[in-house]
Amino acid sequence: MATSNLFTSFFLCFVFVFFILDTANAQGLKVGFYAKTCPEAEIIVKKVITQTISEAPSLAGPLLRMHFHDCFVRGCEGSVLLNSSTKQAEKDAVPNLSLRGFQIIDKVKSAIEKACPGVVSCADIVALVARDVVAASKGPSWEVETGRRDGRISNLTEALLNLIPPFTNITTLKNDFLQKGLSVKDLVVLSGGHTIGTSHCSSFTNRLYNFTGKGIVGDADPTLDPNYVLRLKSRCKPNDVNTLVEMDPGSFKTFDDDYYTLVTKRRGLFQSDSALLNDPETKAYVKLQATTHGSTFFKDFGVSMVNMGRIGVLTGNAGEIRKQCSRVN
Ligand code: HEM
Ligand SMILES: *[C@@H]1O[C@H](CO)[C@@H](O)[C@H](O)[C@H]1NC(C)=O
Ligand SMILES: *[C@@H]1O[C@H](CO)[C@@H](O)[C@H](O)[C@H]1NC(C)=O
Ligand SMILES: *[C@@H]1O[C@H](CO)[C@@H](O)[C@H](O)[C@H]1NC(C)=O
Ligand SMILES: *[C@@H]1O[C@H](CO)[C@@H](O)[C@H](O)[C@H]1NC(C)=O
Ligand SMILES: CC(=O)N[C@H]1CO[C@H](CO)[C@@H](O)[C@@H]1O
Repeated sequence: MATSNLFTSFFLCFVFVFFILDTANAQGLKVGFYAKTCPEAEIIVKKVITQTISEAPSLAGPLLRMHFHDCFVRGCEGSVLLNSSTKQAEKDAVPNLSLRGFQIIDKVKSAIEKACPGVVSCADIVALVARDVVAASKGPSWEVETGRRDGRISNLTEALLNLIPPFTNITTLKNDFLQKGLSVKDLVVLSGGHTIGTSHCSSFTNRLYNFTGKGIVGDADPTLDPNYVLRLKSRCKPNDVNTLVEMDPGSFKTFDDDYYTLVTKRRGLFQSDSALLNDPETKAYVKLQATTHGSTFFKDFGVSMVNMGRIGVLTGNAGEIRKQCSRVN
């Protein structure tokens, strides 16, 4: 009797531990979702991305940004990838002007489809690619939760409503993140993604010329370092929409903690970057990372990326597993 009880407790304990270890989070995502159904999936992503970034390091920026855009419009369900014959998809929205790298997602998808057809979602590929481009840019790596399914709708109006413009103030930034279930800390940590990549002049020229709209000469955003204004003006004429500027000059291909040093020096490129100095919590984080050389930034970034990756996901039987990422089945 006693032996049997002991055995039962051991067994229950084992089941319990197993359950804990194997359990999915509240949204139905979990690390290693494809461990049995497509064990090679993450290896394939890593392989394609490592090679891509070694040949074309400037693709890391747009491929990281793609996950952010995907998640903020309808949730992380791959709608950012959909094409529309009538130009009414998210891809066609103005803030998407700079989204690039769709062909890399397609390349990863077709390699994975060869290994295990119809199993791995495009939304998960975007999340895994975001992790691997950061790692390939000498940044941190983290465990990506998978199990997302792909949506069937992409709507231009929704993209315009949900994407955050570069001139957003701190109050709106905090609210926008909160509405997606992300914290003020997630905001300041994820903004650090601006340590890699480039921006079109048009995303910040309002800060250089005619900032107050009064047409005064030398009317620049006073929160921007005047020397930096001069340097940016030499790169960007008032109506330039084509030129690209490095967001973290000198190391825009390396994922490091320089972003926070730039923001402290009033050299954050967008108003949304500078705005992080206008709230006690975000400001404290910026200062801390700048003075301690990103002591916790790498670890924090992984945590916040996982949080972002949970926004509005489709799991279980919702949505579908697209065969081709740019179109619904
Ligand atoms: C907090 C709100 C945010 C705003 C207002 C914002 C705004 C922008 C803008 C305007 C650009 C330049 C687009 C262009 O003109 O080409 C940009 C680029 C970029 N953003 Fe953000 N962003 C935000 C958050 C994020 C987040 C959460 C991430 C990812 C973790 C991210 C990653 C990037 C990257 C990597 C680039 C460079 C893209 C490239 O190289 O083409 N951003 N962002
Ligand atoms: C989708 O559109 C992109 C350009 O945005 C294009 O390169 C690609 O070939 C299109 N894919 C399909 C399947 O039509
Ligand atoms: C796109 O989204 C907007 C705003 O939510 C909505 O009014 C519109 O009906 C949607 N368009 C389509 C084609 O579903
Ligand atoms: C922030 O921007 C919003 C929306 O543009 C505006 O309503 C609000 O007054 C601004 N807040 C501050 C403190 O400037
Ligand atoms: C400055 O901006 C205002 C308001 O947008 C506009 O009316 C004016 O023409 C601009 N002046 C110059 C010199 O660009
Ligand atoms: C990549 C992409 O589809 N870019 C589009 C972004 O929006 C502009 C303006 O609506 C389009 O002209 C681009 O084709």
